[in-house]
Amino acid sequence: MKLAVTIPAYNEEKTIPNVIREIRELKPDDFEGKIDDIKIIVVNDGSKDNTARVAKEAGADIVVSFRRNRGLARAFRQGIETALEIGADIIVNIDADGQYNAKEIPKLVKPILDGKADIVLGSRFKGWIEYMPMQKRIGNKIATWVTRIASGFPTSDAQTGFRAFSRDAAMRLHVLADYTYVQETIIQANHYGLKIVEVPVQFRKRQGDGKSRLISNIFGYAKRAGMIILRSYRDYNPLKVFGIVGAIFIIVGLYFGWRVLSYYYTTGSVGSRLPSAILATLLLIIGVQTVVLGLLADMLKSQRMLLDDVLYRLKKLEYEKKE
Ligand SMILES: Nc1nc2c(ncn2[C@@H]2O[C@H](COP(=O)(O)OP(=O)(O)OP(=O)(O)O)[C@@H](O)[C@H]2O)c(=O)[nH]1
Ligand SMILES: [Mg+2]
Repeated sequence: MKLAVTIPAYNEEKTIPNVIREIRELKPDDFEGKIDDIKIIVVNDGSKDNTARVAKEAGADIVVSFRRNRGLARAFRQGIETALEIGADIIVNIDADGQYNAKEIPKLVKPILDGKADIVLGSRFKGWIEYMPMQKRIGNKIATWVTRIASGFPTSDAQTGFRAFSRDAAMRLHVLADYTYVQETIIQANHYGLKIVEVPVQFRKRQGDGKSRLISNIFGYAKRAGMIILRSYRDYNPLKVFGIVGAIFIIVGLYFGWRVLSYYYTTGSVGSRLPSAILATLLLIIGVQTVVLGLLADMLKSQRMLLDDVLYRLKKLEYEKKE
């Protein structure tokens, strides 16, 4: 079996050689002899430093370089595609900053080798965290909680960058975002009935200059990740989302409408309740429109499901040929 390790990297020349070296130290015995080939794929996302060169020198098998910075999710998707192209049976994603310990890759891969999982998440919160600033800890907890609700999967660490995917799971996921892939993949995976398992992992302090490449501002991250989560949730549950919003408008509209009507029945005129009458009409129209929008969106969801299935089958055909 072939294992591909994908490393998305943006300006990580100081830390990536060590990550690659740690992966190179893994032996087939570490995988109970079930893995005989390990390929390292680095996706250099338009780095301004020498990430590509040092990665190659350190022993990366493939370095894919984007000419300009296109975002972590795009780089992740590229890593998966390249791994599928070279015929990987299992794909592990690890960050380039050395925070995850590559020695734990066998542990991450085991549930897939044993046929017990399609996707394995390395959970830092179930494992050991050397250093995580308080605001990131809180941010992680909140984003994890939101992802739990949106995906229906009780993850303990939705933001982990240390993950393993079976070949089939990798073909099932179609990441749409460009900024981050972490929450969207969990939402999609659970939606498609893929089996997700979590294993505890170590999380070390960031090496090199210590500065996050992805998160310059925690609020900016929350906004962008929040939008991605909301969007995936809406795409998979349009009736629920639009239905709830529409229902709120309708209920408030009915309340004002009822007040106007009861006034009208007792006094015989709408009189001073005219503004309420207009408001009620508006709210009811908006509410009904929103529900209708939900019905339309639900039809789009059916299309999306079909497209997803077509894409999955297409990927299967496309990548099978090259094996
Ligand atoms: N392709 C790509 N990768 C990125 C980008 N930003 C960050 N990365 C990589 O994504 C991984 C995670 O980014 P980090 O900056 O470590 O984010 P983090 O681990 O959530 O934050 P820290 O705890 O501060 O390290 C690293 O391997 C980065 O090199 C980007 O714009 N494009
Ligand atoms: Mg990091």
